[in-house]
Amino acid sequence: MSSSTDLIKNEQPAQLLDLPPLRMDAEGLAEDFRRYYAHTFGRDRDCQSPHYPYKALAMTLRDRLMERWKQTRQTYDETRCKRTYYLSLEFLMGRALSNAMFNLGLDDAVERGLYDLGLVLEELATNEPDAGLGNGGLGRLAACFLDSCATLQLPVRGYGLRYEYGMFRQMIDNGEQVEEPDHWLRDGNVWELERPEFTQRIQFGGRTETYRDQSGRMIVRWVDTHDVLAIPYDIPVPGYRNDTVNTLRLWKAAATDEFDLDEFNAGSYPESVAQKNAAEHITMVLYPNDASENGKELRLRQQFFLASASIKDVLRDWIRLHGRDFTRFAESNCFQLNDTHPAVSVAELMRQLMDEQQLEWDEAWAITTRTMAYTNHTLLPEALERWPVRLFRQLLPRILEIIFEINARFLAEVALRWPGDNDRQRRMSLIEEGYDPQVRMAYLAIVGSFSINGVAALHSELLTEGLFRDFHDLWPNKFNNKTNGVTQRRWLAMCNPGLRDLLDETIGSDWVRDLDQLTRLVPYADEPDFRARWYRVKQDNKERLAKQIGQLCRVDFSVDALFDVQVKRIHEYKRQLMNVLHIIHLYNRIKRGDTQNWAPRCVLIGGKAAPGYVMAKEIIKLINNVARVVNMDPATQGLLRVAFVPDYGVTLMESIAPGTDLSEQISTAGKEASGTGNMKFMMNGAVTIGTLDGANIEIRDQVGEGNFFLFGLTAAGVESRRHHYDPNGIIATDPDLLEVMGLLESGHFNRFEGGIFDQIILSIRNPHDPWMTAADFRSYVESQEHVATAYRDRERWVRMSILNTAYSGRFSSDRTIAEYNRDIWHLEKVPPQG
Ligand code: 26Q
Repeated sequence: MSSSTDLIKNEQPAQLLDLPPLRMDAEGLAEDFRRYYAHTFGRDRDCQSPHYPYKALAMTLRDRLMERWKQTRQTYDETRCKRTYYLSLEFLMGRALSNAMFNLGLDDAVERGLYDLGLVLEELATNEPDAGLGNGGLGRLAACFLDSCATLQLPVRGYGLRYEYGMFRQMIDNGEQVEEPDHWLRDGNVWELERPEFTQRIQFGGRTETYRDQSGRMIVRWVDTHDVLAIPYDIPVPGYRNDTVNTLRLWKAAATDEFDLDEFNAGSYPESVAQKNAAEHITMVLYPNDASENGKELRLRQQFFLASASIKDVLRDWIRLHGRDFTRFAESNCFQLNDTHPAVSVAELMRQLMDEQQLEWDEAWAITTRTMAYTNHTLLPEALERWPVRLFRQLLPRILEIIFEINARFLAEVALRWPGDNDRQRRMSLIEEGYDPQVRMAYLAIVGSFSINGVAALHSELLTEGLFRDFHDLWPNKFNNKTNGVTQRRWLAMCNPGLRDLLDETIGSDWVRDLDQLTRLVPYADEPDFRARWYRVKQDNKERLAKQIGQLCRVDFSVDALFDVQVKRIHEYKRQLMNVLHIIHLYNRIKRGDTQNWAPRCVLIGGKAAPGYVMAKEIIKLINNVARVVNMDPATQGLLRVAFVPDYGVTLMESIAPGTDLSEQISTAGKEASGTGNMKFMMNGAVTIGTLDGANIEIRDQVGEGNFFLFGLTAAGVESRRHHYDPNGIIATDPDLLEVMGLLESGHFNRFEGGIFDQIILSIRNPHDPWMTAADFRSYVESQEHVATAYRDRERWVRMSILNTAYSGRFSSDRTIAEYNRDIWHLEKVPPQG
């Protein structure tokens, strides 16, 4: 072996790594920017593409993250601190550039440096595609959590998948959703660092073999597998002005270099190369469903791929620092499972500890059940993940054996606690028996975890009373609540600079780290001067939003109108339909001349439908058709406008939330686990109209009932009403609803498209409608009338707006993460040692 390889491998010269700190002033930043632009990318005056200035700036900032990133990693290693791993199939990060700039405290310097070069920062920043590696709330929550962990200087690493294609792009064609692939990596990704040195080998298929070693110990081998490589790509996660840079590690699937020899020798070279291709498909695309897509083999492959690679990575790190002694592993490591999507980790950690590290079952189980923690994000029974046993047997035979063994031991425990209660054993089994037996992933997660949490107070309570009741009876202390939160860095300070400046001037800037500081605004809600400034900021934000809506939707929004907004995934339980019924009702009022006490409104709706969710797609079509009829009718001029904004996502929300007056949170009570959009709107001074569902309840508790528009049945009311729900009776006796249904049923919104809304109409009239839209309509309309009255009184409205922001402190993800850490993770704050 040559001595030069030795050198690189073992003893890197100190000068190689010891660099002077990079300049953080405008001139220094501009200099680096120009060097990247001209020298690295070789651009000259003929280059018109705005892509390169973006990239040059991104690299300038990335350089300034690198040293802090390395310091953070080294400090975590050297202090041997306890760590948490956030395992998630989704991380909806959005853009990284402004975030890096803001958290590094370089926003002003960069803006000046670019300005001196004749460039506008905002224009550069728009050239970055969103990292859309998630569906909605659950994926964005993971991103907010990473921001808070880095800001709180907690040693937390995210583990996810590096999808080549993120969430599809939504186009609207003739009012209908059309999906386009999101090839977000096409122009490269400045923010990722490939780490081929940490590649892992992941097994699939094959069979298991049992034998005894010399000492007579039973050993299981998983053999004849089809292996896939997992290559990590690291993304830096900067904390807020604190020198911490944590890591999000995303795995990409790649084929092994070995060809399938049999096929190769049989002359099927193309077939064996095609096999390579299949391996790489694992991380090709994000599943665009926000309720489980059951039984798809590729999805199970993704889940195991993430679980296995991440656990191997963690065990390798452990062995590097501590050797093969696992006695202290559980007190130094925690895996937080983001829903059941990575729940196969429970069995995979058992497998790696037993089959690869030679631990006994009891030792391995003690470690597993002291390190795994599970967060549930849904109450909808149809969204509970189940996988056919036969799929497991085929794809993950060793994992299935372990799940069976976990189940056998668990059911013995149940039998001991409730002797003879066979029905309870059947109910609690990890295996749902039947013609096609299924593995219940939530139960696997519960049995394998020491902590199970819901994401809002009501949700956590309903979990223990309903879905997980039997498990709560057995282990009441495992269950807890962690109400969601969002990061105020992205969702207030960055996206709403006008409000940020007003806040800084009024109460100082500590709120960026400590959102409870916002209560210091409360006294200002009664100061006319402050109100006027608050109003000005909101109007400016509405102006900007109106301009964007004009471009995207070709609909004219007037800033004098109430901006009434519902943006989220399209789902029946979220009841975008009820919003539409209300719009039709307002339209009908205009048509019959009933416009006394009118508050002009601009209604904005946006969100993606899962491509296979027919009803959700029909709802999008209905919104667009109603919008067209309303906007075309001269009678609505100055009174009502409706727009459906295409391709709603993280970046769009950054301009929508600051410009919103009224936040629509109108799900059927008991169905929305928490909601997080509701929190973003509240922070930005929107007032909520909502049901007693998810975190709405806590929002209302904080802001006070006078500053929240409540309507609708409670969760308990919904359940008790179900058995004698008579929507047709309700419609017949409510003249407004009767007229709305009349318009819908007459085909007024589908003149030349006969029958296209029949399913929607039937669903409203169906006595078994699980979402009970008709039941809440009257109450919703009345609440909306209170909204209109309040909005017409500007002073009153502005006061409510201020108080909503002022009382939003609880909904910072910093608070949420502090609670996860206090109750579940028990991590020490570890500032990087410089
Ligand atoms: C599962 C299996 C196969 C394919 C897809 C899925 C899948 C993917 C995503 C199932 C569910 C999701 C996403 C769920 C989600 O976003 N839930 C939301 O989580 C938020 C954060 O806790 C809550 O605020 C919302 O109330 C909840 O709906």
